[in-house]
Amino acid sequence: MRLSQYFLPLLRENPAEAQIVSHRLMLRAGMIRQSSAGIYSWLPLGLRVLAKVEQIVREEQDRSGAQEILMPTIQPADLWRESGRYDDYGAEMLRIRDRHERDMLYGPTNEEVVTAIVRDAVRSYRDLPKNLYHIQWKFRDEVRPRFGVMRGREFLMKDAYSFDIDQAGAKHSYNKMMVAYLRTFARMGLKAIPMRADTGPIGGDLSHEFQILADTGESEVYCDKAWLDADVLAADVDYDSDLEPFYREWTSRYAATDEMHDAATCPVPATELVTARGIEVGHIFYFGAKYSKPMGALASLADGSTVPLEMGSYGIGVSRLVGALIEANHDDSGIIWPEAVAPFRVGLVNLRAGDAKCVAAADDAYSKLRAAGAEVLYEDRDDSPGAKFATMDLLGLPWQLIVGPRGVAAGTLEVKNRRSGERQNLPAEAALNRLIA
Ligand code: P5A
Repeated sequence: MRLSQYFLPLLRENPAEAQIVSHRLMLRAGMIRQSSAGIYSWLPLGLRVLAKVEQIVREEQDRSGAQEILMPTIQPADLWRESGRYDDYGAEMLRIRDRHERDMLYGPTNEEVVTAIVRDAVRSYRDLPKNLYHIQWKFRDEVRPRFGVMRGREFLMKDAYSFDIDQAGAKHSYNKMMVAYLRTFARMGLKAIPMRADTGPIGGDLSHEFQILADTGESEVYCDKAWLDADVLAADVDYDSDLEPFYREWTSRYAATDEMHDAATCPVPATELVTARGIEVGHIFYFGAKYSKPMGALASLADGSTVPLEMGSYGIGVSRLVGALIEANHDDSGIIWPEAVAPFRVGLVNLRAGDAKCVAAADDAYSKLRAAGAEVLYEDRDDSPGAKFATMDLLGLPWQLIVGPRGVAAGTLEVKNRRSGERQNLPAEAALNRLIA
């Protein structure tokens, strides 16, 4: 993509309304614009990152055996009356009335809708287990939307729902999601710690939040010091094997959110305990028959008797992750994207837009990189070198490829790694090969 043609409205100044670095940088780098409080438009650069995050989440859900569906954003209130949550959910729910005076709502979560689908389709234990997920916008009328996409009112969530015939099956489904979540966040280069958590309006009595430690996090969290040095999971796990040992391993080290932490009963001595702030990027729940029983989602056993389905639900804050990734990956000059979620892999900078030789060399590099499948953002505009470097550092693409008159005369290009700052002059072909993944 040529910057001269790209829709990338950059801000030179720090926007006054942004209190945390990810919000500031997302606005300055032209990734998002606010539409109303807690509601954002995603501009081309931001949308590319959102799509990459979404795709990693999707691949790991699919790998675990979950199946993608797409449920609506607008839901009928009657389903929530069946589960008993319509009145309980309170002011966070955006309630809507259609032209026939029917009560509708903009979904804050989808337990009811998915339970209705499954109750009409599943009859017997032979149809189970199933795990259905979608990646869909949610609306929660938060009292204090803030920090940009971190606490929005409209936000993108991946939500999965598992259905099993018994508790043992449901626990296996829960364990699978725990593996999938560890893998998902590890692939993005994030260390997300599973912590015992409160279940809130979703319900049930077993739940874990996945928290990324960051000073700007909204939650207060407590964990064993050993977590600070622990490696996040990147290993392959056989989803059909017994995952209980795995679950025990990943939950044995103490980690709990504020609501669950009790200094009096905490097994970790104060000297070994870390108190920190965390960003909740995921939350998994096991709640048994909380929805299936009142909503009549039943399946028959081999002996002909029927039981309510055992359920769990599993959320990832897809749009929040974009902010969290920036909180974990930035410096004073701007964003530093991990390769896996970078909007483009390479920022190609032509330092002299008015110099025919530089233009020819940069155009050549651009077409060769693209032909090799590399995603390139090409700074082809007429601007000062200083401004171009500042823009590239702000956007945070993993690699910069710099074309300047001296290098062109010598047949070399400069390769800069955004994270390490390391620069290297290489013969043009070697430079290009270096950037082709
Ligand atoms: C699990 C999936 C649920 O809603 N039902 C379906 C369950 N869980 S949750 O913890 O309430 O939300 C899941 C994840 O969504 C993100 N999230 C948000 N992101 C941005 N802005 C918000 N206002 C917001 N609220 C929740 C979090 O990452 C959370 O873990």
